[in-house]
Amino acid sequence: MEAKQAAAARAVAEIKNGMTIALGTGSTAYWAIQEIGDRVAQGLDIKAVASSLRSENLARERKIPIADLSGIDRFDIDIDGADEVDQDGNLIKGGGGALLREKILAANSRKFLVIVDGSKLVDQLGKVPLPVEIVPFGSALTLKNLERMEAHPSVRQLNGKDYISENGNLIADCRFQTIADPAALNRRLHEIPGIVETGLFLHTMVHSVFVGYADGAVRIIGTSTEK
Ligand code: A5P
Repeated sequence: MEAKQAAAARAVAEIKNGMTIALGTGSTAYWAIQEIGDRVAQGLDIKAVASSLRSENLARERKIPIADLSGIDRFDIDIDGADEVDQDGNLIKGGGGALLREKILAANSRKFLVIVDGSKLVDQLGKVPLPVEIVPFGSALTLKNLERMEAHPSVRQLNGKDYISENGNLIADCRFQTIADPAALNRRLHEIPGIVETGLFLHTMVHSVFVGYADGAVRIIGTSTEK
């Protein structure tokens, strides 16, 4: 069992009959969806909403019942990966480009369970670029504002073209090097018109981080209480 799969399996063990589940995106969330699919095949009765078309398609393949988001008040559990986790449980997410939908789902979940392998743990966030979703209108101005705050943004590319998110937006990957105060940076970024959302997920929205290791062991780091 690989480390990501171990973390995913342990988090999925938290799911119980009757729950409404949010599904993350990425190579670790992939394992969670596979595990949930196995449990649904064994009779687990849940409904789910995915944070991306990729994850929704995988969930449908695995016969996980997909719910209409408009009918959901709150998710019982959201399971998703992360690109970096600092010592306080703050995250950088969005390497897969699904940060906006991921954050909407996480913010509306009683328990946001983060699944990572040990390589994602850092002392301070910022070694990986921070994805920031920006609207195409006026994006040159928004990028200039980001440059002024020394974000060193670059517009994400895919196959030689601007990457477009599932919400029709651009992603500016920002290189801050170190992020000493994630909450303050998140606030500053949100003050720039044109920025829709940032890949900074603060520890206050995280319930637990499940860290998987290659030998199948999983360390659980609790960060906040149930919402
Ligand atoms: C998707 O947009 C991301 O937030 C992912 O959850 C994150 O990039 C982690 O991905 P992996 O599990 O593939 O490392």
